[in-house]
Amino acid sequence: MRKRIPKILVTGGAGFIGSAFVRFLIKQGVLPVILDKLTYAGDLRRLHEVKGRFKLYKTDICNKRGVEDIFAKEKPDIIVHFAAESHVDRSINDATPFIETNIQGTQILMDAGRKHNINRFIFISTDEVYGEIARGKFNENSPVKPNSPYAASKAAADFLVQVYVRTYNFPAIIVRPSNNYGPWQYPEKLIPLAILRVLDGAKIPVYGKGLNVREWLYVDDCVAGISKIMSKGKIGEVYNLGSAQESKNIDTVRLLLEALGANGDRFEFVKDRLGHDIRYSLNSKKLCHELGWKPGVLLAQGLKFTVEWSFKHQRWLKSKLKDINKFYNK
Ligand code: NAD
Ligand code: TDX
Repeated sequence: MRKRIPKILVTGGAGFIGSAFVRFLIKQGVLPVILDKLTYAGDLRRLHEVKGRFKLYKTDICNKRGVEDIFAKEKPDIIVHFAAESHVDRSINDATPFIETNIQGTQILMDAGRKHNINRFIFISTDEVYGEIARGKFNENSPVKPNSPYAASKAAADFLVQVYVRTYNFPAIIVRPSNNYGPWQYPEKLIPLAILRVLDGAKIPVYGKGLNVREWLYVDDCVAGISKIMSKGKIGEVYNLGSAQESKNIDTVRLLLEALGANGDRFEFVKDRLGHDIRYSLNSKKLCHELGWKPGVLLAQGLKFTVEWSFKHQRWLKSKLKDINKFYNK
């Protein structure tokens, strides 16, 4: 008898990382189902090249009835849960949608998953649940100690997933990726925002003195890691997913200006973010050793790809300018 291909439901599949995951699945011959509310951060143009090869439900994951109806109709085997409010600065302005989508939405999805006996629930958490670390690296057993409303909402969901595994034997796996970048990222996050500002003739705003460190993971490497975890990861486990490509923000901005062919002084130091985490750093040996994943893209190389892509997709980036300027009060 031929093995049935599992049906994969991707929440947040019209977002930055979710859409990269959907394109990846489709290239492997899988036709996924997407559940996405299409908030300001969702955009179907990210899926243009795979149009017609996925099924889309425009639904809020907080709509319990809507989610249950989709599960009853589609009978998914695997849920890969990306949908979230994802921007730290927005969470500092207003935590409400973060609490609703990131915590309650995750609960509703897991309850629907329990009711319909799904095989696997992959929860995309974040490195930010650990909080900041001045020296050394976080491993999967490091304490969870979030510092922003965004990170607290992701940590609450991350705990809830762990509790469902223990209480109900729920078949979940947690992934904690570091900062992603690459094509189609919404230009509210540092790298695409910096590119958009330069394309628009403005200066890049660098918070504080630009000394905060992030671990930059090219989105295709992230997607490959999630795919490994989805197929080979152990139920109930947590996997860090980082690139070891650490860089101070000011150095990242300088590398980016070089890749853009712009003057090295096209940035300005601005007021720091409230509660700004100084450094994130992940030990991702568990994923590398146990599941055989490794990142392939170095930061300087990934920034070059991203800049090349941005030159070709200026219209898309610039279509977000009004929203970005409204948010950052420009
Ligand atoms: P994104 O903001 O680009 O996309 C989020 C997607 O979720 C959008 O398509 C949006 O429409 C959808 N969505 C939001 N609220 C929803 C709701 N209530 N119901 C249904 N859909 C909803 O986010 P991203 O950067 O692609 O991040 C994806 C996931 O990865 C998130 O869970 C985020 O916390 C996590 N993560 C992101 C990064 C990063 O650097 N971007 C790093 C680590 C972890
Ligand atoms: O204009 C800016 N200037 C600046 O200096 C912006 C938007 C950011 N920054 C700094 C803040 C951070 O130190 O750059 C660094 C990166 O900022 P973001 O791109 O906003 O990402 P970060 O806050 O690190 O969070 C990201 O990584 C973890 C994602 O947004 C989260 O979704 C993910 O979970």
